[in-house]
Amino acid sequence: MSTTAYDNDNIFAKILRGELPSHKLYEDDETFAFMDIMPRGDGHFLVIPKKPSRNILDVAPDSLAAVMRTVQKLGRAAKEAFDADGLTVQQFNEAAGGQVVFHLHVHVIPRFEGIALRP
Ligand code: DGP
Repeated sequence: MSTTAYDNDNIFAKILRGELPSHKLYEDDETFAFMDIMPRGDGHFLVIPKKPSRNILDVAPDSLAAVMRTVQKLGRAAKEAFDADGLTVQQFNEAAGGQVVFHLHVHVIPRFEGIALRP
């Protein structure tokens, strides 16, 4: 378990509640997907669970499974739509692990031969 409580006022919680705008790609009962505001590559998007979860350390396994089902579904579609050569799937946990927004999210980034991710 994460030792830090979930913060209901994090940016992605506000996006889920419709209090902040997002470029929505997909939604189902358990997950929500939207474009990353600071894309590290063309087509960079995020998948999050609707259930409040800080990161992979506290998420319920069924919620995590739902997130990964959406990552696979949309990742396949994005690879096809962008005619990409590959796909990077990335996820950060706690500040020391590179996490900045404390609602679990998985980055999905179409990749192209010879093109590095932007910093
Ligand atoms: P990290 O927690 O390190 O995975 O980084 C958070 C990511 O979330 C980063 O790629 C930028 C993105 N992001 C931060 N704020 C917003 C926002 O308000 N809207 C959207 N769509 N993305 C955001």
